[in-house]
Amino acid sequence: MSINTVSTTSFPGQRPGTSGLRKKVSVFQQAHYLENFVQSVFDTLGDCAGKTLVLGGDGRFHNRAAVQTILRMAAAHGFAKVLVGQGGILSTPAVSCVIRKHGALGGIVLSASHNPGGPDGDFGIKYNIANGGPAPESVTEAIYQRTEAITQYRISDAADIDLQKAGATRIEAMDVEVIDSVADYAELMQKLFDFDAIRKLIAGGFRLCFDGMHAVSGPYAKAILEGQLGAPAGSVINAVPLEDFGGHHPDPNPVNAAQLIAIMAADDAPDFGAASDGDGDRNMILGRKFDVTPSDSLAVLAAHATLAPGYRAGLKGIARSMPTSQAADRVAQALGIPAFETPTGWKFFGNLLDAGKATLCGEESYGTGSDHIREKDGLWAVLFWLNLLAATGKSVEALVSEHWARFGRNYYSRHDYEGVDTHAANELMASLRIKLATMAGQDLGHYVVDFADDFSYTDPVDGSVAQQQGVRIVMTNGSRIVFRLSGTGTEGATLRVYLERYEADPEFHHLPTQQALYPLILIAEQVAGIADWTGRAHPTVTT
Ligand code: VG1
Ligand code: CO
Repeated sequence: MSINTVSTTSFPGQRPGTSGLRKKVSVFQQAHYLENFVQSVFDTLGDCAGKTLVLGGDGRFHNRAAVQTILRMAAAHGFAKVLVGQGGILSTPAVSCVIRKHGALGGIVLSASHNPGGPDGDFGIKYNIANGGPAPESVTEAIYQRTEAITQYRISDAADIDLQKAGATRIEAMDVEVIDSVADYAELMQKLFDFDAIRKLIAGGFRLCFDGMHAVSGPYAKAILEGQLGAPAGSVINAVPLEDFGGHHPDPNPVNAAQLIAIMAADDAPDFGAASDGDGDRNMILGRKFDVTPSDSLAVLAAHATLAPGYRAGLKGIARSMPTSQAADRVAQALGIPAFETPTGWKFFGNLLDAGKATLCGEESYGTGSDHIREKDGLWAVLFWLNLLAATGKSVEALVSEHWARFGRNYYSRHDYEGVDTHAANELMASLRIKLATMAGQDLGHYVVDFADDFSYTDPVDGSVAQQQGVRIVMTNGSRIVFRLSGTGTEGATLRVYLERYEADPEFHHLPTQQALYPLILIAEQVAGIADWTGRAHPTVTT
């Protein structure tokens, strides 16, 4: 075994987006591409003597090869130890949990999350810091700067290690421990939720269906829902992680999780349905013939949080990303706790959680989480819901309808225009920005504009500023339209249009969502000229 220094030249565009560096697998397969990025992470960290790194991914195509490369590079960089998930598998929330539990310096997550996988799909890499959360922009920017200047990397020529066998081994002077992918995470979940009550609920005939979407959360859901909570075998479907996710798109929304939606729409549907994404950090919650929007899910969990043992002491605050509906703000107000509005991406919640300002966080994109770790957490949300259902004896639909009756309903939808021309998408945003200054007071038919701006966020803990985080047009009655471009895609640009309308009157709480939002949909088109710029008359995905 020896450590070699390899000459390299920089690749353009290794700048992490909303959640890490995501590119086509073929891009990552180029010689030195992964190595350049990993060395840039290590160079940014500096001396790692005596430190532990956590490593794992969602099992997608290229995961195992990348794990072996990173192990050899970590040994060359002088890490004392790497904790790697068995088979190279760790969900994103599990990485966060393991970093925190073992006091690691940080972790590397190999995932492109909800993006499709396989040889023609996407791959991704993300660095998480010692608090278990995604590196903040100051760190990702330093890593990017380093990728632009890199001329060499260091790597051991050691042979591949056996990732299947749990236990300790060595590469150069570095200890490698292959750990059970589920154990630490499952132990944490038991501390937060009333497993006995959920077990009783299930033993009493309550039926659930969890769709692992052939992605990373299958083994976690099997171990916890079936193994520990007694759900009958088969309650977890598509449970085996596959390198191409079975050819499906592991993005838990009503469009991509069609099989689960069909199961939950049947007359003999289970009481509860849920799905997670590629890397296990997202969640979709369904009742029998009933979908819960992610924004409502956050609000309902917050309103009932003290029913779960881990949150019995109450919440310190609730944080949501800017495009997420304002439903959670109403709960925060009722509870007399602060509500925070951050840019899109979980990295912006880290400081609020570390400082004890927020306990629950959520995004409209099927992401919910809390201060138990520093990532959003799919299975955690599922267990939280099960805990509430067990504690109240109510159905999913009843909990949500009662929530609307108490707080009012925030009708909400996101319209995505995927794979549009990047130049056209940028022009659309630029032309919107030009209009902002003159929009306040404008009468747009059913709505009058209260204010319009390009969202900028000053972190209340470290004072860092993030600008141009989404154009928002806020109406005098609180309804909103938000426009932003995705930072996770790998092909062209994706325009996201977020629509929200508040309705206080329970008489009007059961309209079809797109119908309830129709006037706002027309205004969005009128203001942004979406069809003209993108050539698309309709969104590709509506959630
Ligand atoms: C999307 C979502 C965002 C989420 C991010 C990562 O980002 O909108 O809310 O945090 O994906 O989720 P963007 O920039 O494409 O809108 V995951 O589960 O893909 O790590
Ligand atoms: Co994800």
